Formats: sequence, C-alpha cells, structure tokens
Amino acid sequence: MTASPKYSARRTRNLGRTRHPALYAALAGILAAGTVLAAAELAGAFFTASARPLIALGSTFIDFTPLWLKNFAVETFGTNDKAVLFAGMGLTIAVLAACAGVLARRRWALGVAAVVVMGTVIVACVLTRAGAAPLDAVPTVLGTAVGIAVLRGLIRRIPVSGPAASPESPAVQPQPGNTPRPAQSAARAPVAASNRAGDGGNDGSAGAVIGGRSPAPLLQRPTRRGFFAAAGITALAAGAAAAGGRAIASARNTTASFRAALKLPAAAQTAPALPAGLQSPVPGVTPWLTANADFYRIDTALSVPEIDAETWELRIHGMVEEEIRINFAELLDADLVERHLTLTCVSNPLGGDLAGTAKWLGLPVRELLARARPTADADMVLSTSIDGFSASTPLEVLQDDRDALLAVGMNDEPLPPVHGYPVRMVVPGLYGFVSATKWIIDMEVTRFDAQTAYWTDRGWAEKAPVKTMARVEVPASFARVPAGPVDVGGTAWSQQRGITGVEISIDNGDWKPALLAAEASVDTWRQFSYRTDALSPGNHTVRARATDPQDGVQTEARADTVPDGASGWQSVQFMVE
Ligand SMILES: Nc1nc2c(c(=O)[nH]1)N[C@H]1C(S)=C(S)[C@@H](COP(=O)(O)O)O[C@H]1N2
Ligand SMILES: [Mo]
Repeated sequence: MTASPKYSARRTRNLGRTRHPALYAALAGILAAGTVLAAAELAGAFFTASARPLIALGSTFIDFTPLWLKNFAVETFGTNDKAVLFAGMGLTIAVLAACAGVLARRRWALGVAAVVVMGTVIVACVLTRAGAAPLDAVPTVLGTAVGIAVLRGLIRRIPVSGPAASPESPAVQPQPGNTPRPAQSAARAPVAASNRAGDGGNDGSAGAVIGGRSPAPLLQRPTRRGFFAAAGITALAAGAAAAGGRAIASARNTTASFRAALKLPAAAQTAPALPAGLQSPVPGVTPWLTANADFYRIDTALSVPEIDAETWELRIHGMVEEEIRINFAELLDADLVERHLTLTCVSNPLGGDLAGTAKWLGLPVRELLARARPTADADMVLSTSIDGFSASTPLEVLQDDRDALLAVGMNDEPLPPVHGYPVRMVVPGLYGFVSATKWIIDMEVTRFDAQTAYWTDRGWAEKAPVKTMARVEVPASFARVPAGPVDVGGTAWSQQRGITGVEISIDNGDWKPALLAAEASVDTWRQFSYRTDALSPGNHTVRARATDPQDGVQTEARADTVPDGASGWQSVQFMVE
C-alpha cells in the first residue's frame, strides 16, 4: 500500500509543530471546566442538590432573569425552558472555558485566575441559595482544584516545536523553518521519561494527576497523540465522575422510597361525586381529569427539592396570636378533605396548556389559620418553599369557605415530587404563582405593605385572581379538516365563579352558544362543543369566549400574561379541504 509514506509524512509534520496551539488550549480549557463540574458533581452527591454547581448557577440565573427573558423562555420553550437553560449555560461555560484555556497557555497565572474567578462565582451562587450551609462550597472548591490540575496537565501536553511547554514557560510558538524532529522521542519508554527527578519546584497537584513538570530533557516531547490521549482520558474520567455522582445522589435519596411506601389516609370528607357528561363529546378535547403524569409543571426549581416527609414541618407564624407547627404525621391525622380543583398558571398564553384539573387531598388552610388566630390588621399570608420561592395570598381567601388546601395527595397518590411532595398549597380562584406553593415549609401571616413574594419582586402582580377564559382545542391551530360541518371543542375556566356559557364565532360571524358539558363545581373547568354549518373549502377561523355569572362575557381586551394573566378572545385558524 502507498499509505505509509503519506502517513509518516503527516505524522512527522504534526509532531514537529502545531499550527493552532490556541485550539488545543481552548479544548484544554473546555475539558478543565468539564472536570470542575464533574468533580463537583461527584463531591456534591454528598451534599444538597443546590451545592451542585450547575444547579446553583442555573437557579441563581433564574432568580435574576429579567421579566422579558422569563416570558420569552416560557412562551417559546414552554415547559422545556429548563432544558434550554441548561443548554445555554453549558454553551456559555464552554466559551468562557475555551478563553480561559487560551489565556492559560499564554500566561499560566492568568488562566488560573480565570478558573478561580469562575469557581468563586459558583461558590457565591451556592452559598446564596435558600438553606445553604458554608460546607456546601466544598464540592465547587474541590472541583476547581481538580480543574486547575487538569488544565495544567493538558496545557503542557500541547504539541509545540522547541522545548516542551510547561505552564510556567508558556508554549513556544512554532518557528518558521524549524526542522521537524523525528518521532523518536515519542518512542522513548514512557516510564523512564515520565517524571521523577524534575519534580522539585512543582506545585505538586498537576503532577499527581497527569504527570509532573520535568525539565525538557526528561519529559517526553508533547505530541498530538499524547495530547489527545490525555484529553480522552480526562473526558472519560469526567464522564465517569459525573455519572457516579448522579448514581450516588439517587442512591442516597431516601425520600423516593418513603413516598412509594406511603399510604395516604382516607379523606374525612370525600370529593362530591362527579356528574356524568363532564367530557366534551368532541374527540381530541383534553381529558377532563388531568393525570399526574400529564399535569403541567411550572416552577423555578432546577433540581426537584427532596424533602424528608418524616422531618418535614410547617411553621405558621407572624401576625398571629399563637405560632403553630405541624408535622407530616399530624397533617395526615387531621380531617382531610378531597376536592376537584383546576389549577392555572398566570403565564398561560391564550390557548395555552398551563392548566390542569386534579383531585386534591388536603387540610383546609382556614383550619390551621383558625388555630393560629391572625391579628386584625394582617391581610396576607406569605407561603415559602424549601427552595426559597414564595407566594403572597390574600388572608381572606384562605379564611373564607372556599377549599384552599394544604395538599398531600393528588389523584389518589402522594404528591409527585415535581408537584410539591410532601406538601403544597392549592387555592381555587387564584393563579398558581400567588397561591400554589409547592414544597411548602413556612407560612407567615403578614401584610401586603410589609412583604412581597418571589414573582412580585420580578414585575408580576401581588394579587392575581384567575381570569375567565375559553380555550379552543379542536380544531387545532392550522389543522386540516374534511369539508362539511366542523366539530369545535374545548375547555373554559373561571374558578370560584364558574362557567355559565361559551359562545363560538366562525369567520368573525355572529356569536352562537356552544353546548356546555356538565359542571363539577365552580372551581373546576368546564368543557364545550359546537358543530358549525357546512364550511366551504379554504381557510377559516373560530373564536371562543366564555361567560361567568359574576362578570359576564370574558373581556375582548387583549392583555399580555404579565403582570396578572392573559386576556382576550382566542382565535384559531384552520383549513377545510
Ligand atoms: N416552590 C414553588 N412552588 C410553586 C412555584 C415555584 O416556582 N416554586 N410555581 C408556582 C406556579 S407559577 C404555578 S402555576 C404552580 C404550578 O404547579 P404545578 O407545577 O404543580 O402545575 O406552582 C406554583 N408553586
Ligand atoms: Mo404559574
């Protein structure tokens, strides 16, 4: 074969000089950053989730996310917003790390400084998370140390001409006219060449991981192959550390097994029997009862909080005659009620799917408040989650006769972890962000003029009753339907007021009443159906609007989701074939 001369020619050239050492340095930087995160992930398995750098970084980022960006993310990516956030973070870190690598090759001290700055930023994020302990900084500090060692080991393996590069004597640029050296140095026995004598003066850490800094004659000449071998080993080790960290973290998570074994008590008051005919007859309309697995999830938590139900405790304090604490066993012992309630998110755009109906099991919040006895001038309850999220709920809403629940069960199961296990609030009539605190641990009775909640501090309203809304689900946007009459179906909600009518307008024509499905209660959504006249082939639009008995027809005025929920009449385009 003629391949061999070609091969050796290329090989010799590559051994002799590297035309793009900065690219190697960038790769070294990226691998070092990956090692920082992986090592921290492994160490972090023995700490709380927010001690893990990516979680802490992402959570902090979310907390500082400007309103427009948050809305953009939710509207564009919906419930995938977290995956997008992680991807964006990964990309940002990779770019910064590549720069740090390039910097490190030119001036080692600057590279180290860059890595240390990154580590410090992460430590700051970790330590400012809700419930963080000083020791939570340990994984990141360890990870940063390992990352610096890896960076050092890789940088000095960047193939260059002239004397071997070391962090302290940065890479010598390839000289024009340098004679390529034969491959013999690479063939030298690695053991003999590897370290020993030259290790004096070394700071130690790098040598321990990849190989010591040795004077040029003793160190085998850095080769392309050597660099990529080290890079590959680094990537493998980082991957193994990250995977190992995950595995250890989930093995150490005992909340899952406790939850699986948990038998919820029977309700003292079961849910009123559901009437027949709740489901719209139009095929394709959302199931009236939302399965837990299909229930929308919206929260700021990058890692689902793990709460040990056996040590969970809720404190009710502030402007009360008597401070109260209740633990999980006491809560399960109380007279629990079961209710079907529809929960909706303020970020739901017209026609959006951030709404769901479940059967909740819980203790009415008013009973706890009755025990605590709020003082006369209190007007708000600030409920706080273990991860620092908080919601401001008007006190009277939690004291009137609606079924505001401290919920433990969802559709006959303990709350799923993502929906707030072990305990959350669910308040009929209010959007989730001002009422439905998941992973709740604290309720402070206070005043709207004294305290503000998580989203209120970020531009959203402090009070947010649910707006009456009709949603067309069938036909779907841009659906193609056969000629003839078209079946329209959907869901409307107006928690606390109920739905007494839904009207449909085809192609901006007169409003016609839709057929309402049965109603379970004013706190649950209500479905509808409507059959159009035969429509001609081509594009058509269908609009829907709901009526509630208190405020009449839902407003036509369009409002954005910010600050207190979208309004307006949804319009859906479809095509008759
Ligand atoms: N701890 C915590 N609770 C939270 C939130 C949150 O970000 N953190 N988001 C709220 C919002 S905006 C909504 S709409 C509901 C959504 O509840 P779900 O995810 O169970 O559907 O939870 C509320 N409770
Ligand atoms: Mo929400």
